[in-house]
Amino acid sequence: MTKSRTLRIVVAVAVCAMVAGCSNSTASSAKKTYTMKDMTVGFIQTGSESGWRGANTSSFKETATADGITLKFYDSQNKIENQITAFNTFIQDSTVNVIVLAAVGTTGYDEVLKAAKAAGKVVIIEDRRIEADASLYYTYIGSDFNKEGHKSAAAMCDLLKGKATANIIELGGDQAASASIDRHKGFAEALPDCTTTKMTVLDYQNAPGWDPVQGKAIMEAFLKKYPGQIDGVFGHNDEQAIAGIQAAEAAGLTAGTGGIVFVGVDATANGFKYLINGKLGADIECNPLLAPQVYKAALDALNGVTGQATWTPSEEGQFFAAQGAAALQAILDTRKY
Ligand code: GYE
Repeated sequence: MTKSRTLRIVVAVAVCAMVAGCSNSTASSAKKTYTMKDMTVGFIQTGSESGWRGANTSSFKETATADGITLKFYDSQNKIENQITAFNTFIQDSTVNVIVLAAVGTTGYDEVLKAAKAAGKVVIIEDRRIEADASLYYTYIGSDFNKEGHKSAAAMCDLLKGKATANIIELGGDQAASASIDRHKGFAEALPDCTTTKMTVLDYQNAPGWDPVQGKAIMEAFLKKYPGQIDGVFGHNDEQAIAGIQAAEAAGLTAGTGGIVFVGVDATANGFKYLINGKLGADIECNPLLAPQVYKAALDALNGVTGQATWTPSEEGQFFAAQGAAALQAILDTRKY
């Protein structure tokens, strides 16, 4: 075999090797496109403190099943320390590529967020805002609680129309939760906007862990402390508002028209029940069905999508007893929670 023929064969083999090499490297370095089925999500939920929370949990479980996502669900029993433990567990878990946090509190997450980022985990904050640098998580998807506070004040103003002055009691959720902190702030900010009634918050107390039993006890104490002086009650969620109604009725007072007016937040099925019977005057919606948005954002993150909004506020409405039982029932029949 002549030298030149050998040389040609050697060159041909070399070229083939290079092409193969390139295709392999491009094949291997070709960026993986993730699908929902590639996602293993460690979901750190606050607990199971309310109807809203139950609907939020179902949204994540049902959507994960529908989309073929592997979901590792953790119930934090409304304790921040449990959330930190769960975070570290999911950071150590090599199968987990996405961590979703519904925060019990607003602070104390920086270290685990930094560790998750260093471990290459995608982190999405859902439901509750936290005090942490936005560079430590991909995005936050949740409600504008401050705006819900404003809407609650406007609803209270509407319900108390005809009274020159009115005394309000506020039954708060857990004091560490951004939902309660911001609703309280928004309510206080908007009260002076009421031009028909001068509203004064007589007193305000938080129910630890959003516990309605404690909410009822707080209302019972306020009824004793301010006999005959309470015109309106703002409950930071449906359970707190309903606890207030139950305490008032147990004290022989009327809840609703002609008695103490009540405003709640969430607009769960239980809230609607009290709108329909007229004891709850207004219910400000807070959307718990956040999973589809959260999983979509997580997939975007895995696929390297950048330029995402740091916060995506949820679309929400409000409902009034004045809409009438039939109309409210028709709306309720269309709702998932
Ligand atoms: O209003 C309440 C739940 O974070 C929006 O938490 C959520 C709140 C909701 O306990 O019912």
